[in-house]
Amino acid sequence: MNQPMIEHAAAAATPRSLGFAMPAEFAPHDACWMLWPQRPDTWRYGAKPAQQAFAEVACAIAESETVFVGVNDDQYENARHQLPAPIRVVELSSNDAWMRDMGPTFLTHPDGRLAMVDWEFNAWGGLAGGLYFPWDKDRRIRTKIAEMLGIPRFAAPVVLEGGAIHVDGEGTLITTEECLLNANRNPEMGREAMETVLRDYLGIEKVIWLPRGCHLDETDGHVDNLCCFVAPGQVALTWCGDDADPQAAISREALAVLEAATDARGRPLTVHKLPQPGPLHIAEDEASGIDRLSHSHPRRPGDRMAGSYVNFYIGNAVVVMPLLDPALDDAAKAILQGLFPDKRVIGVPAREILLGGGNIHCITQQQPRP
Ligand code: KQY
Repeated sequence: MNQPMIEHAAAAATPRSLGFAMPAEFAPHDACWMLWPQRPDTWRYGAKPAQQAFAEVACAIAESETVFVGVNDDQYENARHQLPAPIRVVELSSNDAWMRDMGPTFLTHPDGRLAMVDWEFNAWGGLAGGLYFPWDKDRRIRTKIAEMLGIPRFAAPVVLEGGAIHVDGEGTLITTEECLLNANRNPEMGREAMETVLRDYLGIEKVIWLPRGCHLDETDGHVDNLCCFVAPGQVALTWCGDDADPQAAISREALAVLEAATDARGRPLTVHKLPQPGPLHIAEDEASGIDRLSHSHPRRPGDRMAGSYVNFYIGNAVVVMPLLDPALDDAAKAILQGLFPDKRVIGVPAREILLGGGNIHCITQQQPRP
């Protein structure tokens, strides 16, 4: 049965007061949403290599859930041709292809209803350090998906991208101060005000604040590149043992917070370390294939990229992880396989996605099974 569309006013009932909450990514899904890469100032060579990588990610996820890929009209035929028939290709305009961040944060209700949170979005920092302008098409994606699914959409009063949060589905959320409290996102807000919004809109009880995200992450420290829940009471953390590398101090700082924390149910957290790939840098021939436009983020030869094995997607029966460094891919895959014994870990070559500034988690958004 179709549900009414609700444009939520801040003063009215919140998702929490109505009984909605955000489930963990490892809870069952009905579908996964993605977008099709095409902008030439993010993706080299007209996005052809990135399109192949996105297609491989979509196929791996489609092994155990329906995958929708949203495409701008001018790329519709190309995407339909490149993606196998079971992938559902739908016209859905966007400025870039990071469905984690511009897509819905889905909520479920114990009575079986689905809803979504519609955050403010400013392309990772607006005109003060954001990654491109304009972002008007990205901003309409959630409204359009709410229309397609016929579900309530709760408009939240903060700038937040989906990659900035992870939840355990049992009341705990992890995020970073660097991102959520950044002056280019929510300049007026401190921890307490932000926690109130997160509680009201996601139905969580407790926030664990990590200070910073990965070194040089262009999202201003999204947690999904640094640390994520793999089960209640258990997190994966990107780890760097080289003290000369700035990532080492960031990972150690995060570990100290995680080891001192308890979750919403009072449990201590078990931390599983995943080695940092690389360090990885943009090669000369990679940078030369990218258009330089006045409003876009520069991608120069030699620039370090924020590569991380933590940026994986947890599907119903598969875990799809990025392959980024031949010296460490197998070790990272073995750790993940140990963490998800009931799922098949699939590695997908993901350097082309990393060249755009994110990875597999950033380009996917799970639609939970209510
Ligand atoms: O970390 C993510 N969730 C998204 C990365 C976005 C990069 C934009 N170039």
